[in-house]
Amino acid sequence: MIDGKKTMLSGMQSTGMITLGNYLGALKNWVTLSDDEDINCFYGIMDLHSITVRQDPANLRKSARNLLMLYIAAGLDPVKNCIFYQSHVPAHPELAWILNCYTYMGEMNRMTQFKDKAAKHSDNINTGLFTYPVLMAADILLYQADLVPVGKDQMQHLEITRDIANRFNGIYGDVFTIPEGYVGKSGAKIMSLQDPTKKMSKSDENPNASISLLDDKDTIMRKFKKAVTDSEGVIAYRDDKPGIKNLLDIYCCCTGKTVDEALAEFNGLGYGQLKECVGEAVVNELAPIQQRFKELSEDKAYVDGIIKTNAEKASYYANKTLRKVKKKVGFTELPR
Ligand code: ATP
Ligand code: LTN
Repeated sequence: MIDGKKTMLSGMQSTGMITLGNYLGALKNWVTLSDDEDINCFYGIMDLHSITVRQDPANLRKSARNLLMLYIAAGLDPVKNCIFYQSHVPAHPELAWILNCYTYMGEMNRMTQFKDKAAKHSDNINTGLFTYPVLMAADILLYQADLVPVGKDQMQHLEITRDIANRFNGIYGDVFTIPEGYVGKSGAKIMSLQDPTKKMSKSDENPNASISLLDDKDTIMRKFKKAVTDSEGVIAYRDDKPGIKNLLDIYCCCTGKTVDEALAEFNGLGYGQLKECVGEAVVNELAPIQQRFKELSEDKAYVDGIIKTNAEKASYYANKTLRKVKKKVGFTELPR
């Protein structure tokens, strides 16, 4: 709680260009939630998390700025919401260190994202990757967040955050708010266009597997045309037809229609026509975001101003919690 209002916090790693999956599963829900006047919202550009996988410095800098501009272009008001870079608030790694000492190896060992990423980057299984969820816990707990909207894949990290917070509170009293995860009703898991049994991911090596938020119209239409479906030829929303189900999910998220409405609309049509309609729905959804992104890219001073103001705002709240934690743990305050 901040000033009697509920607090919401979320974020994404600034690694490459975000996808339609990130947008429909996370960002679009954030925009809806941030319209609520009774919630204070914090959105992080989680660049410290990004370096758990090796990054090219220039690309990391560019990805982080693009991500910030996409948050705003998608509809997050940077005055009403605090949009900040994680690396601009040193309280994050500081609290993460402290929480590391209240987290068990066995807990981290169970994390499926760690197992997946370790398998994918077997040449660089670093300890940052291993303790990634502890830094995420610090992100959330520093702002005393009540609500954390994420895609389904992040729920395990949220559970561990709650466990760490409860453990800490159990020892030291009510220091942290226990956060609730929130998975949006739609778009919780958008699948790869090339393998609809896998989630759409920005780090997928096959460019046809995902739609980038800045893909142009022709690219989007081409990728949907190539989307993997099945050989049945009937448009139905079923688990044994993951490709078609995914296309319908994407269509419904972009148009606001229900699955039944979509099925009625596509009744009797072929897969080719379905793909074209889904492609068009995505193009229409992304066009205003891309336009706003272009305008922001041309206004360096405005974007710089937002980065600075919001870093100060985030630091103010984060430091308040960190001071309390340090006191509870028993660190000595710097004499005045
Ligand atoms: P990477 O491929 O680099 O691991 P990612 O594309 O999985 O990245 P993250 O940065 O891990 O994306 O996630 C950002 C947010 O987007 C999270 O809230 C996550 O749950 C959500 N998200 C990611 N992929 C999808 C998806 N395919 N469908 C729905 N939500 C998603
Ligand atoms: N691990 C998250 C990104 C993330 C995050 C957070 C999400 C880092 N810190 C705090 C919510 C709250 C992911 O989406 N991969």
